[in-house]
Amino acid sequence: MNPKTYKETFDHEGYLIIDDILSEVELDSCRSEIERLHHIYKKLEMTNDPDFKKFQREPYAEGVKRKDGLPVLRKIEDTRNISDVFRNLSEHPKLLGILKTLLGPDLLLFRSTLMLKPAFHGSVHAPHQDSAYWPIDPPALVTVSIALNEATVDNGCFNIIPRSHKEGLKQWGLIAQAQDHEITNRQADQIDVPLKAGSALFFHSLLVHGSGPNKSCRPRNTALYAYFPPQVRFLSGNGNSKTMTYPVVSGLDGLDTFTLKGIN
Ligand SMILES: O=C(O)CCC(=O)C(=O)O
Repeated sequence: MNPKTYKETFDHEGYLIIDDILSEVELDSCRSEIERLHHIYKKLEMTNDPDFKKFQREPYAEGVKRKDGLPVLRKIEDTRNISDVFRNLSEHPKLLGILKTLLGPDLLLFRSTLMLKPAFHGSVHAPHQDSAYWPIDPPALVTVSIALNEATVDNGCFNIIPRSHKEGLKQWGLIAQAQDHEITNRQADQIDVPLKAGSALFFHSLLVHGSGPNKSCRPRNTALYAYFPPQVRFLSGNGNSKTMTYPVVSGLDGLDTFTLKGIN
């Protein structure tokens, strides 16, 4: 696919799948880093370090321990600031090359997260729209989820509603509840997005998406990043004119960070 087609496909469908972003060697390095972060979690817990809050245990595995005695984790936020491996991955040339065709040359990083779906215990993410949570206008960020293990229906891959980014922000854009008729009626529109290890799903922040449970004996771990261009408004809300500083991962004359002033 050439870069023009990337943009056309993304704008039309609200998502794009790109295979083979990461090599086997890069995947091994990410997987070892996930193991290292489990050990770091234990140390942070013992020393009451504030970074401890960036780690979330899997709620469906409370009391369950891994073979090595460490707790089962579900999510690690702000990976860019706690891991060189995942900081470098947020600026991977293959990712940035595609992101620049979608968003332009100047790119800020909104979020860097590891989504860990441990074998047997990984929980569901109900359908939602990321922009329902994110104070950036226009609501047109791009999230990238890179599969660090093969992602299939039985280990909880993504499901999405293609083209739903064109329908604006929904009332049920926040995590939808089972009794939300509009979303249950939309189940027929939903498609599963299995990914090979090393491949990535790029999607629009208005695209309705979620993911299934992990009922398999294999983990489904992904590195997730969200990006946006600096030509946006930061909606700080509630009479609050605070500012927000984001890392620059491309362009902007090589600045390290870029600060947005909030508007109400
Ligand atoms: O990776 C997943 O399973 C879902 C993540 C997700 O939907 C999100 O972080 O918005």
